[in-house]
Amino acid sequence: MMDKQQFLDEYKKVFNENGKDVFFSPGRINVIGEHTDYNGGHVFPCAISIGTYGVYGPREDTKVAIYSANSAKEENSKIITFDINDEQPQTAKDEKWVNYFKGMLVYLKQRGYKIDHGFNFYIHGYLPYGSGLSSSASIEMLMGNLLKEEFNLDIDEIELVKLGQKTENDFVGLNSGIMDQFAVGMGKKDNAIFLDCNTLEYKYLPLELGDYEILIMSTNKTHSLAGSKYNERVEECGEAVKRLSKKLNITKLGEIDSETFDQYTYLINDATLIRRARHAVSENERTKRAIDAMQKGDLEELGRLINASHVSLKYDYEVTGKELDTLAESAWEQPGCLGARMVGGGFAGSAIAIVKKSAAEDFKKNVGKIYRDKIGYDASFYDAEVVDGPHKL
Ligand code: GAF
Repeated sequence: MMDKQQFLDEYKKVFNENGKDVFFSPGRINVIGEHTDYNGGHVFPCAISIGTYGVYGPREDTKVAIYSANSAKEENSKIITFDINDEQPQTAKDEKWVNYFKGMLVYLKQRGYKIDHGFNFYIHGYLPYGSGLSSSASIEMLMGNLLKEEFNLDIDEIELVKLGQKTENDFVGLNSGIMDQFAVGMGKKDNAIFLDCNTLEYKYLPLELGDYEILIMSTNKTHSLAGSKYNERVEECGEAVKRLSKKLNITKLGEIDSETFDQYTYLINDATLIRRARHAVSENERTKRAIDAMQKGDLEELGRLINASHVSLKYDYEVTGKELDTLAESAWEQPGCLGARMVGGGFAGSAIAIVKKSAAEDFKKNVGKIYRDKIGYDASFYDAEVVDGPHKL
């Protein structure tokens, strides 16, 4: 990992002048509560120390010039520019990643915030794209917080979080909920955030795991949520609500419990839609039970709920796939592992496991071997700290 001066040096190499400030924005994991956010349910994520760094330097004209150290490695080294007054998404295939930055700028300006000159921006992300650790929310919130600071915008973090979600929904085209931007933007060191996505009421809970730690396991297979079945799941849940609302006064699945759901599944009357909705309802309940377990210090119960979450995501929601299943299911077999599940949108990306610290090395070796034998290439394992949200270094 580079330090502040090294990031400034990299900026200078690219832009031939000194950068002004360096910012960091975290990624996120989610302890439990998956695919509940857009269903108006609860989530329990936290911000992690793996994230995105950005170096800012002002310009006198109205151009924004963005250089990504990541895409430079993969494609040709390239600075992508646009004008602060241009409101259209970038459409060239290799420029689409810029839309996460551009959307934030466009929506802040549309809200009347004064951004009256351009800037250069060097970025370096440590979250692999499509890793399920929210590289996109990390860069949206990096951009939001950088603009807030450098242009003295009078906006609070939750408004930036909402603009991050709007960027994702309306500028990029993924109909995601608010979990990722909230987890990143509102991150607090050593705490996870218990968030009601319907009301945006939230509370911080210390992630006290004693002799245990959370390990991140990456499948090293990327997912592209906008191009995947994510939006299809959102629509399926919407259709289930539409059918249920013939008799129930609800607008989101998060508003009902399993008992009510069971009584009214006859209104849905479609096997696939019932399974999708059952996941949303049961996962919301599991998340609330997980908070109780955490508060009682019952880590074994937390682990069982985490396993049950994966099972529901596999069979009812069908968003796991063989790579994520191999990681979670081989983790369940390991000594010292309390629970494991996929995180984020799914289909590929990453999983988490709660593992006894003293068993972590054997765990990585064993799960790593099973994964390699079955999938044909390596998984990666990361230890991450739980950190504060975006800030200037
Ligand atoms: C993705 C989305 F961006 C989130 O809003 C959330 O729905 C998650 O998938 C699934 O819980 O990360």
